Amino acid sequence: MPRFKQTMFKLLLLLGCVLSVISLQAAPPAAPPTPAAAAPPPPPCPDISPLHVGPLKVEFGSRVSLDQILKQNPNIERGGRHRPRDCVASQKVAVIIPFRDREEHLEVWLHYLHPILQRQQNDYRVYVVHQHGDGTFNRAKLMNVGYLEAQDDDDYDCFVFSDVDLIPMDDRNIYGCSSQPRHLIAGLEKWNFGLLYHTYYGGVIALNKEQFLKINGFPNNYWGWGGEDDDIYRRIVYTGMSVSRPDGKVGHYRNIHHERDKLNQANPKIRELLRGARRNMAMDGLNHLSYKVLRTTREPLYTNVTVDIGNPPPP
Ligand code: UD2
Ligand code: MN
Repeated sequence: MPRFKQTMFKLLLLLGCVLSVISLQAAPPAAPPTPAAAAPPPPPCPDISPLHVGPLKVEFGSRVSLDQILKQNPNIERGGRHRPRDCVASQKVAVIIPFRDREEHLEVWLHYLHPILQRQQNDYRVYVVHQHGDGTFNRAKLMNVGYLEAQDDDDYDCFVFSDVDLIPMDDRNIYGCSSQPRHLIAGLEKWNFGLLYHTYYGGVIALNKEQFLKINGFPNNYWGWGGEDDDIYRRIVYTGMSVSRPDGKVGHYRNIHHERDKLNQANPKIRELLRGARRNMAMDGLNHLSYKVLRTTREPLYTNVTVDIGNPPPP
């Protein structure tokens, strides 16, 4: 090799060595293995669910077993809980059913309502508040118990109280709360899809926490059938609130036909109690509520709260 070429070769060799040392030193430390990127939180659910189908065919002909309902609703968690997977609902709802000895009706209710509530993208849990024993039934007191027990269980914004035998005929009738206490029934089958009177507030109602506290909850002293719904309506008016309802057919309901239950005969004191409704509101409600929960169980399709609510005062 000529001398000049030899020198150039040595220089290039040297340069190569220097560069590779520099590049070795400058090489960034091996990157730590990247953990799977955390999924971004789901967006808020849309104001109107894209899953609604609108008017529904509601029929009470054939019985559906709890097993079948469970198979048809694989996304319901034990205890009757569901929340939408892809979005965050604006309210967390406790659906509360006063109950005793109406298993057949409960099956129908669960069969229809779980699919409806899921299509509403509702974040909810169903509580069946079961009156223990064979004393006189007390619907409003059971609903108060449902409120407190649900509150203890989870952080709910909204409470929907429903009879076990009422099924909405349109899934756009939202089981949620509004700026005023809500009456979800605009027309009932047994009254030709009307209401008995304009101020009627029975069947299915929804109040948020603030509205419920404002009226001191519901009265505890209506034992037997009737009157408690009118008392609750009065509480709403006395505290300066009003009732809102869904429009027209969206608020239509079918009712399961039944006889009056033996232990829920018409309350003979309705008139007298309603006369004292304003006075009693502050004393009789959430602030004077005694009961004993005997059992709370997470059933596959609902949470059961069995409660001893005591007996009516002696006449
Ligand atoms: C009406 C009202 C109801 C309530 C009741 C008077 C409608 C649509 N509903 O219903 O909201 O004001 O009069 O108290 O008008 N229950 C049991 N076991 C019993 C008794 C009652 O589970 O032994 C529960 C059940 O959830 C039932 C609800 O209480 O749906 C109301 O009782 P009801 O169905 O006998 O009274 P009803 O249909 O006249
Ligand atoms: Mn009924």
